[in-house]
Amino acid sequence: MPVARPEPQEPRVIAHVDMDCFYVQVEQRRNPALRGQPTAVVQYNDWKGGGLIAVSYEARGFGVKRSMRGDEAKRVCPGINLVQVPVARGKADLNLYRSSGSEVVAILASKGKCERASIDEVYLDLTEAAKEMLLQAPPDSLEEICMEAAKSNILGLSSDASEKEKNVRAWLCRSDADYQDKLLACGAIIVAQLRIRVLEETQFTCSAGIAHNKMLAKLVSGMHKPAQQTVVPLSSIQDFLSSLPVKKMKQLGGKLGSSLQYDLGVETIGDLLSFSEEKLQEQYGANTGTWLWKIARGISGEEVEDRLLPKSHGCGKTFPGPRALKNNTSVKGWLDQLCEELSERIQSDLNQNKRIAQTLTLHARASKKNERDSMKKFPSKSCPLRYGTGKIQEDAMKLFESGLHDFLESQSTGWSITSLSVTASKIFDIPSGTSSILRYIKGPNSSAPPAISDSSSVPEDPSLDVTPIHEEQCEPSTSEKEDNNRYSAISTKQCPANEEKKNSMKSTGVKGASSILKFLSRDHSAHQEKRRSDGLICSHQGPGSSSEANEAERNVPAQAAVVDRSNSGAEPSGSSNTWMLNVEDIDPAVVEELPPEIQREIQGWIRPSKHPTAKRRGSTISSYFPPARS
Ligand code: DCP
Repeated sequence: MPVARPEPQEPRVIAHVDMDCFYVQVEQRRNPALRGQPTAVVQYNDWKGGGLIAVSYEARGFGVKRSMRGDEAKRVCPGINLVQVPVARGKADLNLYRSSGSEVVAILASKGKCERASIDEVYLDLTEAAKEMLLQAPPDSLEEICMEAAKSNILGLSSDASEKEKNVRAWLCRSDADYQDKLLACGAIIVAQLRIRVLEETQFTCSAGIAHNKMLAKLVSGMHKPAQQTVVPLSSIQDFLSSLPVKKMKQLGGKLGSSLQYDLGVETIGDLLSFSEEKLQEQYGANTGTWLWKIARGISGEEVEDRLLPKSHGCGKTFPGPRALKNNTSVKGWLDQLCEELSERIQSDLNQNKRIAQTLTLHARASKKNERDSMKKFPSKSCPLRYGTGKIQEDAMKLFESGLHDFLESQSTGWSITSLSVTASKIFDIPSGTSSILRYIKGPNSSAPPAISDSSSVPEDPSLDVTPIHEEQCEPSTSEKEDNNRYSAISTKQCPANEEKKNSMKSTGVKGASSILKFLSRDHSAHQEKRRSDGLICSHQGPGSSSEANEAERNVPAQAAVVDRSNSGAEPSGSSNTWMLNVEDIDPAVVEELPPEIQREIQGWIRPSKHPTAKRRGSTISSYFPPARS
C-alpha cells in the first residue's frame, strides 16, 4: 500500500539511474563482437528459442520486444544474436549480472546517499553534493558545461532540436533561477559526470532522471533512453503529471489504478486534481487518499535509503505447462536446489558484508486438479531462518507442506505447482556490540526447527510479494523492477562504502564478528538435537521479567511447531523479547572476546554444575546482553 510521507521542508536533489538493456550490455562487454549488433538475452528454457529478457536498442529498432520468444525475434530480425543467460543448477544464474550491477553502484555511491533499488537501478540523494557545488563552483561560474550535461532533456524547455544544446546550457547556468532549480542544475551536472565515469570504468551506459523527489526522478529516468538524462524543473511538474497515464505510476499499475479509472474516471495523474483530499480518503482510506492527493501535486516525501545491498535474497523457478510439479518428491528436488543457492548467497553476504538474514519465506503458485480456475492461492509461509543448507532445505520443505495443507483445505485431490521460490529477508548488519552475538545465537542458528507462519501475517518487507519475473528467473520479483531481490551481495572489494563500514568495525575494536562468522559457518544441527535433550540451555527474558537461566527450557520453541499466525495471533519468534541459547553451542572463540566478567559467567555455565538450577542474583550477563529487539 502506498504510504503518504510529508515532503521535507528543505529542497532535495534526487536522481534515479537505470542501466540501458542491462543484461545485453553485460554480454556485449563479455563478447565485444556483439557491440552495435541487434542482440537479445534469452532465458534458460529454450522452448521456441527461449523467452527474451533483455533486448538491445539495435534489435528494438527492428521491432524485437521483450515479450517475444527467440524464434519470433528471429523472424522479425533475422540477424539478431541470441545469447542464453548463464545456467547453474538447471536454472538461470544471474551472478554475472549482479556483480556487474555492483560495479556501477560502487561508482554512483561516491557522490551521496545511494539506494540500490534493483539489479540495475539506483536512487541517489545528491542534495549535499549539489549544495556544495552551488557554493564552490556554481554552473554559471564554470568555463564550460560538460557535453553530457548539455545533452540533458529538461522538461518544459523548448524541444527545438537545433537549439537544444544552447538552451540547455543556458538553463543550467541561469543566474535568475530560484534556489531549487539551481540545485537541480548542479544535480544534472553531477549525474552527467557520474554517468561518464560509469561508462569509462565499466563500459556500460545508463540513463537517469533528476528531480526533487524519488517519484519524479523514477518517472522520467526512462523517458529518454538509451544513455540520456532527463531533468524535472519545478515549473514543469504540473504539465508533466497532467498527461501522465495513471498506470505509469509505480503503485497504480494494479487494482488501485484500475479503480481510479473505472470508479472515478481518472485517466491521468493530473485528473486527480479535481478530487479533494477528503473525497479521496473517503474512497480509499486516510493514508492512500492523502497519498493520491499528494502525488497529483508531485509531492512525495519518500527518502533515499542508504543501502547498497539487497533487502532480501530470493531464488525461484517456474514450471509452466507440462513441467508443473505434481508430487512431493519433485518439489523436494527443486526446493533443495533453490535452497542450496539461497544458502550460498546468504553465506556469502555474511562473509563479505557481515549481514544476517532472519526470515525464510516460501512462495508457490499452485492449482488443484480439475480446478484450474480456482481463485484460491497457495499461501506464502515464513519461519525464522536457520543457517546451513540442510536446515534451510528442511525448513523450506516444512513450509511447503504447511502451505499445501492450507491450500488443499483438507481435500485429497491432485495438485500441481507452477512456480516455487524461497526468500531470505529481514537482513541486518551484525551490530558493533556483543548483544549481537546473542541475537544471532537466538535467531538464525536456533537449533529447534522453527515455527511456521503465514507470511501474510508477518510484517514483511513488501518486496516479498513474489511474482516470478520470467520463466527461469533466479530470484523472485515484486512489481517489475522495484524489486530488491534481483541482485546479490555486493563485493566489498568493489564497494567503497562497505569497505568503509568494515574499516570502521575494525577501528572501533569490535572483535566479535570473526568469531561469529566461524560460529555461523558451522553446521551443528545434528549434535544440537542431542544437546537440546540434555537441557543445557540458558535463557534471558526481556525487561520486567525475573526469569533466570534455570527457566530456560520453558522458552525453547516447540519442535516443528506449525503455527498459523493468522489464526493464533502468535508473535513471530524472531520478534519475541526473549533470547535463548544452548551454552554448549557457544563457540569458545566468541567467549574469549567477551569482557572477563562475562567470560567467567559463561565458563560457570559451561562447567558441569552441581546445582544447575541455582540462581545468581544481579547476573552480569543479563545486564550485559540486552534482550534482542525486533
Ligand atoms: N529482466 C528480467 N526479466 C524481466 C525484466 C528484466 O530478467 N521480465 C532483467 C533483464 C534486464 C534487467 O533485468 O536487462 C533490467 O531490466 P529493465 O527493465 O531495466 O530493462 P533493460 O535494462 O533490459 O532495458 P531498458 O534499457 O529498457 O531499461
